Amino acid sequence: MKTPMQYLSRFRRIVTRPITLLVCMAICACLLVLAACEPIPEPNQSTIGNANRLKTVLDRGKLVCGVSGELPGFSFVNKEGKYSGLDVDICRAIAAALFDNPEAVQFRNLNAKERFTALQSGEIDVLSRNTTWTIGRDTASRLAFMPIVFYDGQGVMVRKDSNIKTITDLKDTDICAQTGTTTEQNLADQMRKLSLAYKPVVYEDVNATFAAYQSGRCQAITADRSALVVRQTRLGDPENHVVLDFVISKEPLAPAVGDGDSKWADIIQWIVFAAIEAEDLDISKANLAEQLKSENAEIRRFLGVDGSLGRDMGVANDFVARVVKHVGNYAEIYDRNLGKDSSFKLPRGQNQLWKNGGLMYAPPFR
Ligand SMILES: N[C@@H](CCC(=O)N[C@@H](CS)C(=O)NCC(=O)O)C(=O)O
Repeated sequence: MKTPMQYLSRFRRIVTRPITLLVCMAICACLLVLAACEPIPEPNQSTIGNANRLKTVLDRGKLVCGVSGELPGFSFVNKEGKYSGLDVDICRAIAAALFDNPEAVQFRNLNAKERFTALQSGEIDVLSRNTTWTIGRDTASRLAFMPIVFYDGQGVMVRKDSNIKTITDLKDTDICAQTGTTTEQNLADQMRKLSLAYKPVVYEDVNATFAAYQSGRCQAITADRSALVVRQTRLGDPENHVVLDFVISKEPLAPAVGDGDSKWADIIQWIVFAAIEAEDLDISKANLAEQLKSENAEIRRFLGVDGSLGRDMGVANDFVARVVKHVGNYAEIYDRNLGKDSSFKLPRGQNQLWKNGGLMYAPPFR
């Protein structure tokens, strides 16, 4: 009969034998290889539904575009049912490029919570709805984000007579926000980081959120700063409210399409870039006819006079010219909806072109 000490020393001898060590290393290597070969998850329904979106859209004869419809300057539908805004114009630019008709769009109003399911289920072709590009939405939610159309940040609005000036003044207040947004999560992170207690008061509907703030249900409201600025104008007494100076997050707003259809994603991506590049090349609605006669090789290629940039992508070769003709370049889109030609007069700020100190930049059209 062996003692426990004898068993232990025999075990030690076995594991320190060179052959045993080699076998162990081989097993570990195999396990590592197997882990690396973990199967890629099957595409879900959304990916399958979006497999040939271009054909679906062309056969239908119009684009189905998901917007908010409740956010002046971005997407707003008036009493006559007419849509306007920067997000709306992105949809119109896509319709212009595909159909030479900016009106070939059917808009679908979606609140923050509904928007991603509408895209994943294939109910809409593109989502153009003040949506922040995040890694979770891009990967776990299986969307494909397009170029950023508005660089935003999250802010806070309060009554001017509230004595709230900084983020720390928000301690022990009730703060209104909309559910299904990055807003709700950023606020929680920020307040936790600063160890500030507060009570979130959340609503699914944007009108309910702002109505609650207006009625005094909460002392502050938080949202994208652009949203606060435009919705402030719709409060009963806009002059009594102020959007505070601090920014608590990055909110790069971009259109999105369903994952898994790179051809469709390319088309939407380059239509957005076309509006930005048109501004960069000083091509506008007003001078398009002139620019189409240009001798400049870059401009001729960009507008589809020469070369095959559009055709190679599966759309009309003059898709860029169609966008500019019907919707204008990025500056024209911005100015009429949010900037100097709108009632909001939002400065371009980070939404200037790269060469003017901003972040708007299109890769080469060549
Ligand atoms: N950019 C943020 C916030 C977007 C958002 O939904 N903001 C609200 C607050 S103003 C909104 O636009 N609501 C309009 C609606 O529900 O129709 C996100 O993508 O989560």
